[in-house]
Amino acid sequence: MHQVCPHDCYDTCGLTVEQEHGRIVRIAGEKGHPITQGFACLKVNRYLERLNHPGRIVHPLRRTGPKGSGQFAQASWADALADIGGKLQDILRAHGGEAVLPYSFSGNMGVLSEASMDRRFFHALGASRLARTICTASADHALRWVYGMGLGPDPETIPEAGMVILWGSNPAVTNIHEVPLLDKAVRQGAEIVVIDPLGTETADRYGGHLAINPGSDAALALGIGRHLVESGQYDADFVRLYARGFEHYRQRAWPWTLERTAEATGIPGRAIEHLAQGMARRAPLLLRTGYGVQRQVHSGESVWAISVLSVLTGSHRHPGGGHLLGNGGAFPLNWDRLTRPDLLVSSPRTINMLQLGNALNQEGSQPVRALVVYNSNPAATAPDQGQVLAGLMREDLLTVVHEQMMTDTACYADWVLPAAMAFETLDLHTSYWHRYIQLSEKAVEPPGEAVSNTEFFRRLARASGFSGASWCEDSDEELVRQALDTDHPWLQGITLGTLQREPVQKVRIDSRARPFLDVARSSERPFCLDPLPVPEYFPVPAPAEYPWALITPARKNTIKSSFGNIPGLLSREPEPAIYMHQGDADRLGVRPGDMVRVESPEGFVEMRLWVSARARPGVAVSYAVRWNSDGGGRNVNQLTSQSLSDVGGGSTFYSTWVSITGMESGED
Ligand SMILES: Nc1nc2c(c(=O)[nH]1)N[C@H]1C(S)=C(S)[C@@H](COP(=O)(O)OP(=O)(O)OC[C@H]3O[C@@H](n4cnc5c(=O)[nH]c(N)nc54)[C@H](O)[C@@H]3O)O[C@H]1N2
Ligand SMILES: Nc1nc2c(c(=O)[nH]1)N[C@H]1C(S)=C(S)[C@@H](COP(=O)(O)OP(=O)(O)OC[C@H]3O[C@@H](n4cnc5c(=O)[nH]c(N)nc54)[C@H](O)[C@@H]3O)O[C@H]1N2
Ligand code: SF4
Ligand SMILES: [Mo]
Repeated sequence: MHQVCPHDCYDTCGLTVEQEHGRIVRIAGEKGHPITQGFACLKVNRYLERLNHPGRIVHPLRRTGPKGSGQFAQASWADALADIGGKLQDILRAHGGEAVLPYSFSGNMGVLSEASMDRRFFHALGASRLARTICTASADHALRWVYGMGLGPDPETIPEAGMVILWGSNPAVTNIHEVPLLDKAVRQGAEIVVIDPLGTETADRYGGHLAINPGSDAALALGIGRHLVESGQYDADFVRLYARGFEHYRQRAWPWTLERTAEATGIPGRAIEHLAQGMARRAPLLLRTGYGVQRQVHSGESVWAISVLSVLTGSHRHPGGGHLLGNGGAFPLNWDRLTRPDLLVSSPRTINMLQLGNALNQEGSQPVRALVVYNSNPAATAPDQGQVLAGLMREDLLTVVHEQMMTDTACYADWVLPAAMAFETLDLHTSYWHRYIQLSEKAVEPPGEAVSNTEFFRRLARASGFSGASWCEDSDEELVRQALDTDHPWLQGITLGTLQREPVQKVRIDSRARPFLDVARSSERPFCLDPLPVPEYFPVPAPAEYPWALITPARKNTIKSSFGNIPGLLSREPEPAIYMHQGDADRLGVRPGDMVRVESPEGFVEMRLWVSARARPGVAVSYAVRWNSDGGGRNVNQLTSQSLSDVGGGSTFYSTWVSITGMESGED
């Protein structure tokens, strides 16, 4: 039967799942699915190992040892709920709802699993609100500024492109169903350029690699923009007709001469000139920006400056052209009915998830006294891990974790509650890249006493004094109906009923309709080129004590920390590793396989160093995110910081400077 892959991945695949006697026996990429085209990634081809993992949590567990020890005893749901519900009510009475903090992200991207009953519960409780910024916040902000919303061209039009710029994006690893579309574009004559500090698998496949200094994308985009304007190669008619703010843009871009841009980015002036010329001449031009550019101090400025290039080149004139960063805006669900912000009786504070470390350690008038984690593994994935773990060790913090696996975070819980997996529940799925909405019906019962996120929050709500409230009694079917309860033309005719007959439906936006000209047009001149009100980008030299730039992008066979406990998927990297350029390793006097100590102002980790041609001089790479338990209780997020990017409160994971020193020799 048709199922949907729930993981945080651009592709949101359709899967064919076969079951026998109530157990799933085969999972494969769905044939005939317009995006999946009959193949899944290696991770999901081996999904039975995740589904039936020996470490899967199937009963409620109560902590019996010290915090973080991972010692638990099985308990009943009734005992768990009585204890947690009682404690939450005590906290509420004594300290108010703000003392409770939810922490979740996209471990399961189903609409119901990600944001429905959970949001209702925390609204009704008056809990602190969580700003869910860890992944896309800066880009979302910049796209809204320039275009009004986060909508890109339909990825199914990629083959029509004459030029594709993969800017801080590594689809051969993170978006594998884009690869056949890019391949087709190449066969039809498209040129592909990859802008990435690393030599990635994507760069191997398509060539055209420009190895940029990390964090300098704003300079590159402004340098290209100035050159286009100065040399008269920009689409002046398009800008005049459709854009506002050109003069302000010109002022901001003007300091970025080719020479200065080359110096900041490490890309030769000739190559920048050549790139600009291609962008002006080859149509349709598709800017395919990834999230890699916006995990930096100047993320917003970078995404703004790249977005402006889509306007200066007039790329939006052509179907198949424009700027594809995300397509989340293509799904105007009825979020208010689903998440019920009207249940909020007060206006509680908001805590940025990137600053969980501070939030848990903050003294002052309103400490966090209860933390409820689901769909996320912050002990491994949140920045400034030292602070996060210190907070999770607090004896006076009630930590409740709803999980499928005994993750690093679950190890610190007072209570671990068993979570169902996607094929064991009903859910609705959108995508942040393609334009299909999909229904995933329950294929089998969850094992043991595991329950879906919606059922977990129904139970928690009843145990916390909301028994009888209608908002916590809606069934999953009812939640799907409510999400789809809209008369928005893009969702016309898409209902639970039609999805049950036809579970993969495209939103009703014509693929050839050009975003912001033909659809989602906000005004006569829809494009805003005015600079974001942020500090201008300027290159910073490496600090003397921390001379190496460290980036920690996505690994092929895991999704952040998910799949990190499937041994076969980590066989190429059995131990946590950092990769450097040969010349850099020589300068440090370390040999491949040596253990090194990597240190930043936040903390340190010890890993094995390998030499890799993918790393460029001065830039080390460690693919994220390993389980802490693989690295003596710590991973690379010991090194990353809680600092926020320039807009949207986004992350700065890739603006990390480190020192690296050899520890001992590995085997020869
Ligand atoms: N296999 C796999 N797929 C995944 C994930 C995974 O972990 N594994 N994660 C999923 C999630 S949560 C997300 S958000 C997406 C992320 O997927 P992408 O959007 O592709 O983003 P990243 O992997 O963060 O980074 C992409 C590239 O940006 C480069 N980069 C780093 N710093 C800079 C810079 O300053 N400038 C430029 N131009 N490039 C830079 C990195 O080297 C990397 O190759 O992928 C999703 N898909
Ligand atoms: N150093 C570094 N750190 C990073 C990044 C980076 O590039 N570098 N990337 C960041 C990015 S882009 C992201 S998106 C975050 C992601 O960070 P997280 O939000 O922590 O995502 P995952 O590591 O995938 O963990 C998701 C967890 O949800 C659980 N889960 C899955 N399905 C369900 C369900 O239905 N119910 C419940 N209750 N649980 C479920 C999984 O078992 C898994 O443990 O990491 C960030 N951290
Ligand atoms: S992880 Fe991504 S590529 Fe793999 S099956 Fe899921 S959606 Fe498809
Ligand atoms: Mo992400």
